[in-house]
Amino acid sequence: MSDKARKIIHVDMDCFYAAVEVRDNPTLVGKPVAVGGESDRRGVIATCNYEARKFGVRSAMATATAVRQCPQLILVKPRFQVYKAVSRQIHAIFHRYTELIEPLSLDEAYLDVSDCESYRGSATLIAEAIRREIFEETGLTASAGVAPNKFIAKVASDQNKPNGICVVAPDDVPAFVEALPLRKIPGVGPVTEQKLAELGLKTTADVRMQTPKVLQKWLGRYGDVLWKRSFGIDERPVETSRLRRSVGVETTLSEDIGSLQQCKSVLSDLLPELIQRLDKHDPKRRIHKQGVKLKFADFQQTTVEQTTTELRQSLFLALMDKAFERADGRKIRLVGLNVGLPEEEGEAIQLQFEW
Ligand code: DCP
Ligand code: MG
Repeated sequence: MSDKARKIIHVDMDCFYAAVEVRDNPTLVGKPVAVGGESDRRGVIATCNYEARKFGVRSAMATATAVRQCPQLILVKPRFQVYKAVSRQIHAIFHRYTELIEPLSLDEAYLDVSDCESYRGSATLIAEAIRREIFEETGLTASAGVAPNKFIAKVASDQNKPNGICVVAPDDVPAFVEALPLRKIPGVGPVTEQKLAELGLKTTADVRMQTPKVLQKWLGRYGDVLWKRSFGIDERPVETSRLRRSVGVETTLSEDIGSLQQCKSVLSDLLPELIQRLDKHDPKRRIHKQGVKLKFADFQQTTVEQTTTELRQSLFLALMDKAFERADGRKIRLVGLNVGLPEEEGEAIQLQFEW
């Protein structure tokens, strides 16, 4: 589906754990509050409210540092069961509008409302209704981004935080990315930002002037992603646990390769990343299929799969032999590995959350 046809909402609760704590203890209203471990036990801050952020307190900061920056900071222990219960409430609200929900964490999700008929299909009005219902039913505020794809929606939801909404219509995407600091693109952390700056890339316009191949040389596989994002492009679908039937990694090579040996060496490079992603999804590594994908220089592609319940490198290598035979003299421009996930719906839902 083209981006123009899609309507994606990214919903993100405002200073989530801290907001829940202030809601449940009104004496905290207006005061700087952080949720986290105690400073004498080398604890860290999970999050803090906006009053505390004025003092420079941040998520993942050592509690000791936070208290130094803001001596009047009120530290509260986390109550995960309460946060999970609120998360279920907001998901029940999402489900009134669409089944296409991709949870990212307890307080954050993508919704694909392209086919939603409420509010005559206006994604903006749907997002406003969701924020209103969340506030009425939980007493907490959420921010939302509305856009033609996940990347823009996510960045947009941050734009008018807290308790804000930002709508980026398809025609506004070019101007939105034009003004976007690279640091705001998911995946560009301080290290990548520094690296890009050293290469003379400071804005999305600078990135757009490069070729994906050059960016790949500098940044590896992320180079391709960054290039797309700099144009406002993100083709990833909203993946519900129902739809998430596989986990895969692939790489477009900076130069086409021609030997089976080279393909196998790329396979070995990709495997740790696949395992890492699978472990994130399901530490028990339950799978029902392994597959290898090759894309040839003429852009035709082939996939070879085999059912299995145990992830094995030797099987990937055997599948690669078969896939490579189909090259028939053509060079290879992309190598991918994937695993099919078992179909137990209930388990799949649990895996998405760290509940
Ligand atoms: N969290 C955590 N450790 C981190 C980051 C976050 O434990 N390093 C927890 C606490 C947050 C929750 O996850 O409340 C949601 O994370 P967000 O990044 O969405 O941050 P907040 O919701 O707290 O704040 P914001 O208003 O910026 O979204
Ligand atoms: Mg949040």
